[in-house]
Amino acid sequence: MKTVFSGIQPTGKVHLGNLLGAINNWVHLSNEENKNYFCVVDLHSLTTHPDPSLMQENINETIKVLISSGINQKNSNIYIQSNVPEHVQLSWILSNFCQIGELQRMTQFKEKADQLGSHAGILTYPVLMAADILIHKANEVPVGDDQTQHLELTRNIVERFNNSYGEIFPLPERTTGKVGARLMSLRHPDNKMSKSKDDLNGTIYFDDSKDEIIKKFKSSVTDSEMNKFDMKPESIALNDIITLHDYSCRC
Ligand code: ATP
Ligand code: LTN
Repeated sequence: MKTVFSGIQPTGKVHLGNLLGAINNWVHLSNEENKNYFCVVDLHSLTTHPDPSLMQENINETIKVLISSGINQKNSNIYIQSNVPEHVQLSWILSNFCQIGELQRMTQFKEKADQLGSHAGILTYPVLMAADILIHKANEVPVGDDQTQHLELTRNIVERFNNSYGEIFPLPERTTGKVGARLMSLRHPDNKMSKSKDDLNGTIYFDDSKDEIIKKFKSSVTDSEMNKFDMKPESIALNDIITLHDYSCRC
């Protein structure tokens, strides 16, 4: 039996990118014979210095979305990261198997350090992520495209740890959905759709009404030359919309 682990940050309202890139796949995996752990990673969200008065509400909302998404709870544990202190304990142990230079090379570190200033939490975030996965000895990690580099780092940590101490951890594999592994903002097509960015019109939220969704798609920035094979952000956005339309017709 496979063990599956994945996480979502309680940083705001769940959006279509989260659903297509990650949660749809969680639902699918929860209906197979796996042992599943789906975690609201509140400790990770501390890296962006959240407002304490919003934290509990965001955690509750995220859990509600996960429960209502259709995850089969018979073989899935949905839980809050900070309730299990062993995540942080393992993170400390694993940090001794990771180079500072590797962490500095992470794309997300560079982006977030530019926005938030480079504090140690943003730098060591991927080690905590490795601990989340390895504490369960997970084999499979369903995530969006933006997590590829972090998963590669986890695999490097596993190889180094196992070389020193024997075959303790399995090498986790990243999996992603067929559609929407990196859904871009409808308004700023060079940025991915995101919970924590102030981009209301570029983001389709889980609880948007049908009318709001239609309005957002109609006003999205796309390539007027209709060249869906171009690599310009506007063309990628157009390609995203065509793919989503195609996908929704098949659902
Ligand atoms: P934040 O804006 O706070 O970074 P986020 O929207 O990027 O939040 P996360 O909680 O970091 O969401 O990620 C939860 C899961 O959703 C991850 O597996 C991530 O890869 C996936 N995901 C996030 N954004 C997108 C997107 N635009 N397209 C596809 N998958 C996404
Ligand atoms: N880093 C991820 C969230 C996350 C995660 C994890 C995903 C934290 N720990 C473990 C998969 C496995 C993000 O920012 N989306």
